[in-house]
Amino acid sequence: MLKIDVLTIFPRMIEAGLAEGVVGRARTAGLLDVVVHNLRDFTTDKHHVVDDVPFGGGPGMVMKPEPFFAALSAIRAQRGAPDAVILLSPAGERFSQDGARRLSALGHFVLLCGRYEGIDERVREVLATEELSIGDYVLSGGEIPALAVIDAAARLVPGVVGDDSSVEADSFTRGLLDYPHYTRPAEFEGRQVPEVLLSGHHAEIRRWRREAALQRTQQRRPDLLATAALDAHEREWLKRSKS
Ligand code: 4FV
Repeated sequence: MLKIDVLTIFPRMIEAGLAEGVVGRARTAGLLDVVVHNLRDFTTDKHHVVDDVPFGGGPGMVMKPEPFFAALSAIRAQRGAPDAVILLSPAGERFSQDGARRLSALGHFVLLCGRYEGIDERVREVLATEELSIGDYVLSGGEIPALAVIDAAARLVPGVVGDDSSVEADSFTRGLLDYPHYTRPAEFEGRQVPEVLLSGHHAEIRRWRREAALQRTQQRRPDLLATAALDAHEREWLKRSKS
């Protein structure tokens, strides 16, 4: 069971993103224990203010440190000390499938969601044990990155995705892009499903899928080939396809 705490000023955004599909079922089944905390509940003024003007001037507002510190102390008291406190920000280490695997193996982690121009630096300095980015673009908040991290990590918790073999077959699990998927009808818009997939010849189907994944990775993400876990057949295929 994986325990996750999320600190945000928009708890409904997180709850909505966790209510459906495999992650929603995993929460109901008790495989995933996610608690969403509203930072405003950790303010002391009657207006529940969570932001303030930036020292040094400039546009926008900055999130105050006190609500984050108060919330994390409450989490430690109620849920135990977390294994990791993760700040989502564009300045973080790029999140990846490896990162998802690492987090899914932890017992308990906390996600800090920023809004406005960002969070007071002392939260990063004192509370965060690591920082993650989901990509080089600026979002209006850390909630969508938090949902991406939770979803990717949750899928790797045994039992969350019904048939674990589909997790093994996922893109990036072996460091390659996924092979093309088809379903009925066998012909659509004048386009046929590749014969081999209708053949029932499982060894031939596995070979076709591996080569399709290699080809797609070679065309679109050759950078991945350097780190992909390839077997002799796949390395041979790549050598031939390059020549
Ligand atoms: C982001 C990202 C991101 C920056 C300021 C929230 C926003 C605002 N987080 N990967 N890309 N965060 O854009 O993680 O507070």
